[in-house]
Amino acid sequence: MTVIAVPFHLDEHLPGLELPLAADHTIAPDLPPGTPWERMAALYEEVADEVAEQAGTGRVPVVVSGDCTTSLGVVAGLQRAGHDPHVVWFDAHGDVQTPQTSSSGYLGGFPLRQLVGGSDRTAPERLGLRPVPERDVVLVDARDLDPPEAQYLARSEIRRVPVDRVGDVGKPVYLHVDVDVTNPDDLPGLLFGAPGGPPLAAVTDAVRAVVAAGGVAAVGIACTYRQGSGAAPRLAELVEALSAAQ
Ligand SMILES: [Mn+2]
Repeated sequence: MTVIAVPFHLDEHLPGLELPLAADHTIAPDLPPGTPWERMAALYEEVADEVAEQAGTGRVPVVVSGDCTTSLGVVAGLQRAGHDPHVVWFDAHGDVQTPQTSSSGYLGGFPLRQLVGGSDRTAPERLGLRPVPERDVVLVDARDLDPPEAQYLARSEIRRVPVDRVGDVGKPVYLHVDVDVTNPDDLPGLLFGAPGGPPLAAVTDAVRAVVAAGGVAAVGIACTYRQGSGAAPRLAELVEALSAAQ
């Protein structure tokens, strides 16, 4: 296992982001001027390179960042290392927005749709990301969907499950955990906490099962909480379960 910290939220550097585990490498380049997606593409290019290098030597990269969009770089990196990863995506949200469907315009709501070949193509094209077939994606929980997301998912081959029904997700797998999948009662300080949802212990158990099944090629942890919220120390067991991937 190699822990790669990417202390950013979208294209904004967050040097004070509290991470739930110690980093072996930190990726924090100065980003070029440009649109947010152009700047993120430059950041994720470095992520993809580092992930490809680690995965190419048989290590499991654990990429810790402040959002879910960093996953574009992780999956591109696995592909560069010769993997065609399935994706299991724990998240309170669908992350399947497009520029046309998003009412808020929040770019952090796009990445799963980008991974399967849709939404904004700026970063995926620059990264050379090959679309992941929808049938190779498992979306876990996702209890807070906007109507266009619900409509898309209803006709998509993406499989949707609750945390206690994750089951076989295929191999190799990119295991993505947005910590906001957790019930906000268990994890104060979430940026976009969605009421309800599984207790932290149930999320941890589900992650442990995916890891135990083997084939996890990379892990992504989206630390979608406010800086200084004290959320990071609460994630110790979840992070330990994720860190067992090797
Ligand atoms: Mn997310």
